[in-house]
Amino acid sequence: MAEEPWSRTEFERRLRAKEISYHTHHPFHLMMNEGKLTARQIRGWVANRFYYQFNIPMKDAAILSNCPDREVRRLWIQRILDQDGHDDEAGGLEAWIRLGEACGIDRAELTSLKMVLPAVRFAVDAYVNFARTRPWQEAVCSSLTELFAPEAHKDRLATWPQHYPWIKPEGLKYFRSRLTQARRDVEHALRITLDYFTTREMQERALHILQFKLDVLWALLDAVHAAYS
Ligand code: AHQ
Repeated sequence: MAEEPWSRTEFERRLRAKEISYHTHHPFHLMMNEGKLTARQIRGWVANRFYYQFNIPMKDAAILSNCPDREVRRLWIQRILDQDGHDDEAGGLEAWIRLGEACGIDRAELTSLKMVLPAVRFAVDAYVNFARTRPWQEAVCSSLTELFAPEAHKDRLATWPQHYPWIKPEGLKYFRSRLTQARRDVEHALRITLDYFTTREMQERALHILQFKLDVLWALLDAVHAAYS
């Protein structure tokens, strides 16, 4: 006998309850917020997280390429524009490169991806391949880690200036831009997820998908923590 699906409210509550596995609770991130990271560790994090950022537009393009729904694509495409830039907007990838420069990593070094650790590549590539090969609604569901991202960006904006005064303030522009963009993006992704995963079995699958993406982010920090401690 198939179990009853959770109500929409209960399903959302369970998705949000996965915040306890979010990478802001990782020892490396806790050290970051407490001002305990060295300049070398910050630079290692920025250079490795660039590989994640660099892949986001391709991940989102993979979702678009799998999605036959024009209404969804009309909204989802904004994510690529936000990262790659458009008109006179330089975009998120450029802002992350400037974060690197503000931390003392030159543009050529960061964009060469030479600083990217093998396990970071594996984790990020697993995320992109998931988006390329799974139904687009599953890839949308995996982006829901961003439910928890605004807190992460707020923490950095609140703590970096005092803990890491050597980082030029203009480098923090990216975190500021995500406060609104992440909230808008994740509202759309949550609506799609709550609408699509309707049986109890699918809802359980959605929780596993979210856990997979939480593990991608956690594994990225495991690699940076091990390499730079
Ligand atoms: O800067 C981030 C970003 O653009 C995205 C897109 C989204 C996705 O599609 O998976 N996730 C995400 C995230 C960004 N920043 C991370 C951070 O901690 O700075 C958080 C990350 C996420 O929560 O997935």
